[in-house]
Amino acid sequence: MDTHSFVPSFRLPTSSTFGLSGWLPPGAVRKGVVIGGLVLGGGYLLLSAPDASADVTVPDPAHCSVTPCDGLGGVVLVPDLLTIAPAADIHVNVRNESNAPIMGWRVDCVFAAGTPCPSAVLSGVTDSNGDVSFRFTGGGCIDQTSVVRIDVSSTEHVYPIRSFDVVKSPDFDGASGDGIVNVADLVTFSSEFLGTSPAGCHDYDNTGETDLGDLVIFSPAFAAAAHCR
Ligand SMILES: [Ca+2]
Ligand SMILES: [Ca+2]
Repeated sequence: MDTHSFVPSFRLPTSSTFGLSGWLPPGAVRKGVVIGGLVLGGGYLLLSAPDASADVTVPDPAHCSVTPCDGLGGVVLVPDLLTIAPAADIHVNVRNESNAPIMGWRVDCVFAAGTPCPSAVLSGVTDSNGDVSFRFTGGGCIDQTSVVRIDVSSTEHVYPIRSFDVVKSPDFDGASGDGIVNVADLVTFSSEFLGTSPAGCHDYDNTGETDLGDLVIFSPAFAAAAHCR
């Protein structure tokens, strides 16, 4: 870790009191000042503090990940299965600009629109690796700017780390998601899959085609008649 040394140009009077924050870099006191040396021969005080630019503990979106949404290019809601569908099994990893995990911070998945199931888990707290998991159970199809936002919160600030513009689901019958994957949804999916209608709400991975990559998400949900619980 880079450190800076500060040698104040005053002698330290016996039992003096003074404010450190007046001459340390902004934020250094919050991050914890490391006293690397104490009173030197002439009564000078030597302090070492973490580098102010490299050690600020705020989430850095470039070092954070939201799996599998980052790879899919959006959010996929899947109604409840006996085991959670991989597309709805969300893992968020929160890191700072030094690529160090941020532990013990709250993460909220904020839906501006959409119909998550009651079983959906949309909030959690990062563990020692900066990881936290969610269950995106639900249905519907929405294309709206920043329809889902991932917020990371300290006690003082909220830091948005991701924003997604599309929500898709096997539970979509052409009009809405009604909380269950059934024949009405199969008809709509098949229409896109066979090319009789353009790829859209059932192109879950946003490749521009409703194809095998989407079939592997739709099939288990349909076979199990996935539904909100
Ligand atoms: Ca449905
Ligand atoms: Ca696709």
